[in-house]
Formats: sequence, C-alpha cells, structure tokens
Amino acid sequence: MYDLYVVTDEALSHGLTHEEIARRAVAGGANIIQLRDKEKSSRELYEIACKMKEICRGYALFIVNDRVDVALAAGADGVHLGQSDLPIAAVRKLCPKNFLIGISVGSVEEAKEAEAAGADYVAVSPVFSTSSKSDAGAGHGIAVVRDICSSVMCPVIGIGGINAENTPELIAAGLDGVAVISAVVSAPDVTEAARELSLIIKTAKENR
Ligand code: TZP
Ligand code: MG
Repeated sequence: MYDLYVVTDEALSHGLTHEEIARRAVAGGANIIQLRDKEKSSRELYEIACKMKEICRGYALFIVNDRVDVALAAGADGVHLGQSDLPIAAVRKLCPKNFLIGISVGSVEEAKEAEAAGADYVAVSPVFSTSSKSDAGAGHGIAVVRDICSSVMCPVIGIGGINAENTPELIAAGLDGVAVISAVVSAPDVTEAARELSLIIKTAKENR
C-alpha cells in the first residue's frame, strides 16, 4: 500500500508548484503524496492542500506534514508528525475515524512507542544523510531499518537519501515503502522518475 511516497518541496524542484509535483508524481504511480512546506501561511497551505487532495483522489493518499489543522481543514487522508509535534494520542482525539497518523522515528524504542500510541505507519528518518533537510542529522543506516522492521507490526517506510540505486536493499531489509524528495521531485522528468522508482519497489517486493 505504501510503496512510493513522494514528499513535495518546491525549492528542490525545477520550478514546479506543489500541485504540479503531485500531479506528475501520481501520473508516474506514486501512491502517497505529502505536502511539505515550512514557509507558507496557513491560508496558502490550506488552498494548496485542497487542490492536492483533488489531484490525489482515487490514485494516492494525501498527507500533510506537521499541520494537523491544515490536514483536517482540507480533508486530507492524514498527517505526518515529528517527534516534537503533538503526541499521537492527542492528535487522534481531534481526527475522524480512518485518519492516518504517521510519525518519524530514529530507533526501535521510538518505533515501538509510536506503534503503541496508535501510529498508522512509522518512517525511519533519515535512513541516509541528505542535503534535502538541513536538520535531518546523520543517517541511521540499513541495520536500524532492519531492526525497526522486525520490531513493529505497523507499516514502516524510510526517508532520507533514498534513490533508485539503494531502494532494492531497503525493500529487502523489510521496508513497506520508500519516501523521497529529490529522487523524484528534482528529477528532470518527475513522472518518469516516479514510474521508474515504483517499478523498482514492486520488483524488489516480488523478489523478497
Ligand atoms: N525527513 C527526513 S529526511 C528528509 C525529510 C523530509 C528529506 C528527504 O529528502 P531526500 O531528497 O529524499 O533525501
Ligand atoms: Mg515535521
């Protein structure tokens, strides 16, 4: 279900808007799209989120990063939280049934805690070091990915420095999906990059 998770970032794209990145990534087979923007006003984010929800409808889940309020107001499928955001249990109380709550984790302990709190998925973050997020820190590496995948029942995705080359070993290590910015968003052809990475994920899943 999670397979290819594309996080939108206008600054890392070749001049595309969040909506256009989403449209092109969905056309290439991305099955989750996350709106991630730390600069825009609440109103701007809300308007973008409403459009992205329509672009994703029927093709991909639509998640908003950080902003539970924007996610709920725009009718998104879920929200992605960090370790310093509101606790999962508190967010759950605000949200409708079936609303997805994902959270970034960096250790087996954090992953187990997130699962116990009711996370719908956890994201190992960052798997590898990356320049796409200034405060991402050092990569946790594939051994931590493997440990987390074997410690929780909920879906586990990875984010940070993931590309077409390293995806097969990450899927073999147990990931349910990979989340990327630059491998798709910064590609000269977003749709083609999403198509290629989706195929690599599917093939790696068939081979494990
Ligand atoms: N969270 C952890 S690493 C990261 C985010 C948003 C950036 C991922 O970008 P890239 O280009 O796929 O490494
Ligand atoms: Mg965050």
